[in-house]
Amino acid sequence: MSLTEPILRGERRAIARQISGIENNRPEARQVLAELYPHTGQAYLVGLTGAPGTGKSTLVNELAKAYRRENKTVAIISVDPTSPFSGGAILGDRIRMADLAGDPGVFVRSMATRGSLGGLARATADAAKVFDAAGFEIILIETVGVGQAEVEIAGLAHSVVVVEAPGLGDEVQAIKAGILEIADVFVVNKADREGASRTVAALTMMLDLTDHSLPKTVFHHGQLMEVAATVGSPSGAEPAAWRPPICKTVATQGQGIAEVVAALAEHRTYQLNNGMLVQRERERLIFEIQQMLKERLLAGLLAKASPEEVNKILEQVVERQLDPFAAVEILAKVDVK
Ligand SMILES: Nc1nc2c(ncn2[C@@H]2O[C@H](COP(=O)(O)OP(=O)(O)OP(=O)(O)O)[C@@H](O)[C@H]2O)c(=O)[nH]1
Ligand SMILES: [Mg+2]
Repeated sequence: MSLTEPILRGERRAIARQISGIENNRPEARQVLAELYPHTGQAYLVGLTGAPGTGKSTLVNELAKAYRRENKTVAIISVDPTSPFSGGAILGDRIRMADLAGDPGVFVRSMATRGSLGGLARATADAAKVFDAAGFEIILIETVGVGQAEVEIAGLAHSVVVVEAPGLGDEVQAIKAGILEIADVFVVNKADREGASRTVAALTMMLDLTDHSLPKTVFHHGQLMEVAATVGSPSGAEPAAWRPPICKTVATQGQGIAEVVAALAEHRTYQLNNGMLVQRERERLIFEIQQMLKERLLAGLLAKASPEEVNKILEQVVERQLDPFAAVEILAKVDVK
């Protein structure tokens, strides 16, 4: 029997089974996803990312509680690109999130690397679709670490929270990692620790140096699509720039959480008023299609050429007997010989 109906009714076991099916790349899971797709697009996706140990999970837990107080249903997806298994960090999260357990309005799910990072990003996007179709209003996606994978996963979200904490040896962890561009809201957590105001000052200075005059786009690689340089607001005027607010929190004590919720609400309103939610959604979906198309074409190509054949060509490039462009030409023609 298909899982589609039970998922749409919000049945937890069906949701869990579907997400396992996605993780394990089961063909029936793909079919169910296709059937769920028309029911998606309702949830508000919030991505949280930042260096390990900054307090993301604690913050997610507190945010979930805050949304529950507003009577909103919440799904939490924690993604760990560094770990092939659901390891210790996630066990810790289980304990930390114990106060959410038993609440039917909350669903906590962790996802770990199985295969490629691209696969994980897609599995996360698909899991979010399942929760969306199941009627969860808020989807919080936590990714550990600071790197390309996190940027991609965070890019799934409508609003991205970058979490910093003082005393990690580096004033602002994310500057180097190029993750700042994706931040819609900054949280300086562990504000009870020494150095929090220095972290806030560093972020403020950095924002002062950034040009906020252009609407930000996460995925403007847009090969298949022309991304408009600016998006007209309903009034026809240029949208005012969004400057990411900086919130100070002590997540372990629930301090500053209301401010984060308010900042996110403000960002959402800003996006809605300027047509940016639609724009981000378009870019996100086009990016998703492009990724899948690339994977599919590559897989199709590699299925036609034997691994030995491919390796021989790659070796020739390594040995400088063939240039990379010529190698691509040969590989692309494998099926038309
Ligand atoms: N002093 C202080 N400690 C905090 C605060 N928030 C979280 N912590 C502690 O910091 C540690 C890490 O918190 P987590 O919420 O697991 O951090 P995380 O960013 O999810 O960690 P990873 O998922 O492993 O990257 C835990 O021991 C928390 O209790 C805070 O505001 N102040
Ligand atoms: Mg965590």
